[in-house]
Formats: sequence, C-alpha cells, structure tokens
Amino acid sequence: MSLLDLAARIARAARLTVLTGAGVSAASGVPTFRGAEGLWRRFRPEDLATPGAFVRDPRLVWEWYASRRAVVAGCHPNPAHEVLARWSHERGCRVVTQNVDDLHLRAGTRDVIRLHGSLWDLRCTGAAVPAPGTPVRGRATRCVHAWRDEHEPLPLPPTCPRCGALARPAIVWFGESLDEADVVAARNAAACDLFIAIGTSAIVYPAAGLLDDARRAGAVTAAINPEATPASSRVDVTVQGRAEEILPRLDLLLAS
Ligand code: BV8
Repeated sequence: MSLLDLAARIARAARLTVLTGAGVSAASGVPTFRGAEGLWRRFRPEDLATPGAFVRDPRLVWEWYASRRAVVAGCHPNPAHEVLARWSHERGCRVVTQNVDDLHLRAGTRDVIRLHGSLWDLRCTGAAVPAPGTPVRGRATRCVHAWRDEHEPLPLPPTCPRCGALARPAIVWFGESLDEADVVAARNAAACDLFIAIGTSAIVYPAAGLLDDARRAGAVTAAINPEATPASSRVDVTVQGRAEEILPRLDLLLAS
C-alpha cells in the first residue's frame, strides 16, 4: 500500500488509534530503549527498570531516572508529535503511548493514554504510617501518596512529602502490572477501524498486544518504522521510514 493509500484510509477512518514507542521521540533526542544509545553507563534499561533493581540499589535507579529527566527536559516535541497532536483534535485520533517522556502531552495531544507512566510522576514506596489521630499502637496504614515533581535537578533520593519514606518513579517497571484503567482505555481505543503502530519494536507486552486486539476488532493495521519488527508480519501495511518524516508527509496528503 502506498502512502497515498494509507492517507486515504486515515481520511476515511471513523476511529483512528495510534500506538507509539520510543522511535517517535528519537528525533527529539530521547534515546530509544533498545537502540545503541539506549545504554546508560554499562546497564541496559531492562536491568534497571525493574522492582528488583530498585530494591537492590535505589540510588543507582534514581540516578538513571534523574539522568533521563535531565535529557528529556532539554528535548522538544518533533513533527511526529505535532502531527499526532493535531490529529487528536481534528480527527479524534486516540494516542496510546509506551513512552514516559511526556512529549505527546507537551505537544498538546488530547487524552493521551500513557501506559507506562511519566518520568515526572513519583509515588511513595508505601511505608506504614499511623492513620491520623489513631493512638501510636493503632493500625498503621500504607502511604499511597503520588505527586508530580518537575524540579530539575531532583534531589536524590527523593522522599514522600507526606510520610518521608523513599519515593519511586511512578513508572511501570518490567514485571509490574499496568494500571487497570489504562489497560481498559487502551483496549477500548484498539477497538477501531485503523490502528497504526509507530516507532515501536513491538516487543513489550501488554502494549504490543494491542495490535492483536485491533486486528480482532476488524481494524486495518499499519506500522511505521525504519526497521522491520515482530509487528511487521502482523500488520496489513508496513511503511518503512522515520516517524518525523512520514507523519508530516501523510498530513500533507490529507490536506491536499
Ligand atoms: C506486565 C517504563 C503483568 C520503564 C517500560 C506477555 C504478556 C504479559 C507480560 C509479558 C509477556 N511477555 C513478557 C512479558 C513481561 C514484560 C515484557 O513485555 N517483556 C518484554 C521485554 C518481552 N512485560 C511486563 O513486564 C509488563 N507488565 O505485563 O504485567 C505481569 C506481572 C508480573 C509478571 C509478568 C507479567 C510491563 C511492561 C512495561 C515495562 N516498562 N517502560 C521506563 O521507560 O523507564 S517498557 C519500555 O519498552 C519503554 O516504555 C519502551 O517504550 C517500551 C517498548 O519499547 P519501544 O518503545 O518499542 O522502544 P524500542 O527502543 O524497543 O524500539 C524503538 C523502535 O523505534 C525501534 O523499532 C526502531 O526501529 C524505531 N525507530 C527508531 N527511530 C525511529 C523509529 N521509528 C520511527 N521513527 C524513528 N525516527
């Protein structure tokens, strides 16, 4: 299918849903997860984005997140984010992202579904704290405080402003379940008639499984990526190219 054909399908789509991965932010200077630049010191993201890594060495994990926050704070949405933001307003396009860089948000995208959280959201690790007013020997409750902190640099290791316990990134790590509401929203968005996976290696589940949900819903499926991925053989249309180039070309075709 040519780009013109894909543009025609986008124009006709009653429900367009896009799943984005790190490749959409590559042009903004955000390292992808599995690309060569995705290594930090000698660690792979998969080694650090786990509850076990945080228990073993919270300071190391916080240094990695602080370094990513510092990099992303200096990045800006690129033309791929800008086109998707406009489509979210003009075409009701639902954007489901695996990215934690908030660049879709900063581009003004409406109702982004952030499956894996945000670099700027933190939550308490949940020390047991006495409920207010109970006697000291009273039943302690776990602190579940969550907050956003956009200060740069973040004082490390950050602590909960409510109970003083160690804070963690409010990000979904490998081996952790996604927020049920986000999964439901994403699966609802996958019940569409055109589903496009953009800039994702389609390796991480349950996000990658949305493509199968879309196919089961009868959607035409497409993938935009400079390289082949496990999704390439599962979609109806593969467009080989970079998101920041392909999306503006599609947008131009839609405007003509
Ligand atoms: C869970 C936050 C239940 C961290 C991330 C089957 C079912 C359920 C679970 C599993 C399963 N199989 C395996 C699992 C476990 C695991 C998993 O999927 N593992 C993988 C590695 C096999 N899944 C989980 O643990 C999930 N939890 O399922 O809960 C459960 C509970 C207990 C036990 C078991 C199950 C949680 C997954 C969430 C992990 N957290 N992010 C952080 O960011 O700090 S995922 C992480 O990978 C990032 O969010 C990243 O976005 C995501 C996916 O990677 P991509 O975005 O695709 O990025 P990548 O670098 O890989 O690829 C970039 C692509 O862009 C490339 O293809 C490249 O060619 C392309 N590209 C480059 N430049 C451009 C471009 N494309 C376009 N334009 C360009 N310019």
